[in-house]
Amino acid sequence: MAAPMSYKGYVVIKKLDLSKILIRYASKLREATDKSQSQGKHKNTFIDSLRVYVRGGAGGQGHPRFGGIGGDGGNVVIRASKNTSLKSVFRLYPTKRFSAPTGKNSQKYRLLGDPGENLKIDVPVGISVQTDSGRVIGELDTEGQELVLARGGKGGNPDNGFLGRKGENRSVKLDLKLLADIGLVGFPNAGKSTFLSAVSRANPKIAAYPFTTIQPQLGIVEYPDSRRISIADLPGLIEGAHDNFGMGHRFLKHIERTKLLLMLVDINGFSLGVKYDLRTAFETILLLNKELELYMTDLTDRPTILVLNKIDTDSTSESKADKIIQDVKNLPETLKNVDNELHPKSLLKFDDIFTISAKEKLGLECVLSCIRNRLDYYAELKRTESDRIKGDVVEEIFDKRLV
Ligand SMILES: Nc1nc2c(ncn2[C@@H]2O[C@H](COP(=O)(O)OP(=O)(O)OP(=O)(O)O)[C@@H](O)[C@H]2O)c(=O)[nH]1
Ligand SMILES: [Mg+2]
Repeated sequence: MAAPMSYKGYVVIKKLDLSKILIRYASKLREATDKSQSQGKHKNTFIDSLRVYVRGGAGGQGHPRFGGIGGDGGNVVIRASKNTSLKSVFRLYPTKRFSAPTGKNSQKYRLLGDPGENLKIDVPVGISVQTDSGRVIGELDTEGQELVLARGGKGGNPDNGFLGRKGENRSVKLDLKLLADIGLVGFPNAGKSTFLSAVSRANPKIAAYPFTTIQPQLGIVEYPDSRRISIADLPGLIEGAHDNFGMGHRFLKHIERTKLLLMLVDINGFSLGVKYDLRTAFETILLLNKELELYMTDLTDRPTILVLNKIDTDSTSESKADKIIQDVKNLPETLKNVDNELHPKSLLKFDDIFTISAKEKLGLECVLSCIRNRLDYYAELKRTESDRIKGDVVEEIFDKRLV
């Protein structure tokens, strides 16, 4: 009798152990999946905006009996750094809360409380900070630039009845706009990523289907004399992007700060699929023009270079390209031959037009030397313009002094 009882007892104990183990294992598994989900949500995505809560440290309490002063709370400060990304910021602060340390209280034997240290967070260069109401608090465009997002509270002192004050707190949006010299715009499949990978060391995904690129990519062109020019490859735009078709206008903010646009067009035109009409290359140029102006009217004033790609397609490619160039050069006359709905309000003026094959690396040198010359030309123009404005101001002051 004894043996089966102990056997049964053994089974019961084992069962209990097993269920404990299972419960423990299940909770560990849940923890692990939660963690991986919270990290995985942003695993492969490019984060170009992050809403965070910032709070300055509270001031330390003063010591009314001995006139002791509490330390001020620390500030929350962001600093522009080339070596970080919003994704790294998110990884370091998954709760998206930046709280600076509080100031130390005044003590009998240490009447001056130590101030709380500033909480400094590195953010990528090109960040603009906005309040919830959309007001821009500041922009960090150069390495090392800093911006205080929330000030720490004053330490307790006679003015505040020795009661340390709370630090400032608010929610702000860190909005990243890439700072590239050149912005690549075009319909999907035009060959933008192929172009970027042909002229730089960037290794973007390339494929024969639309919307291969789903997040902006930066590439650097290095010239033999070590000059470097950055190019941003953006997800393809399609007609109706302003109505949120395709990837919408979401990524166009990244070309706001580019100095030059490079419009890349497939000479064979574009069709989203078999059920959709084919848009000719000339039509895609007009449609891109329209989408750019719908996103931001000034964009059509931005210096732009037109690049017709896939010149290697077949024996008719050259004549196709010549016809497109003629049509573009004869704008607005040629608009008469296209639907009214494709007419942009203000036409882009192309500085230059090139025909290339990004895939076969044909004609790329001309484009690269052109973009360099154009960038130098516009930089010089900007310099002389600002000198002129400065000159005018000096003259104005001088005039005023004479009066
Ligand atoms: N024949 C030919 N094919 C090209 C050329 N350039 C790109 N392609 C092909 O066109 C397809 C699309 O190229 P991508 O570089 O991915 O195009 P994309 O403009 O980046 O497309 P999205 O990322 O979808 O906006 C790929 O199959 C490329 O191999 C070219 O000069 N000649
Ligand atoms: Mg692409």
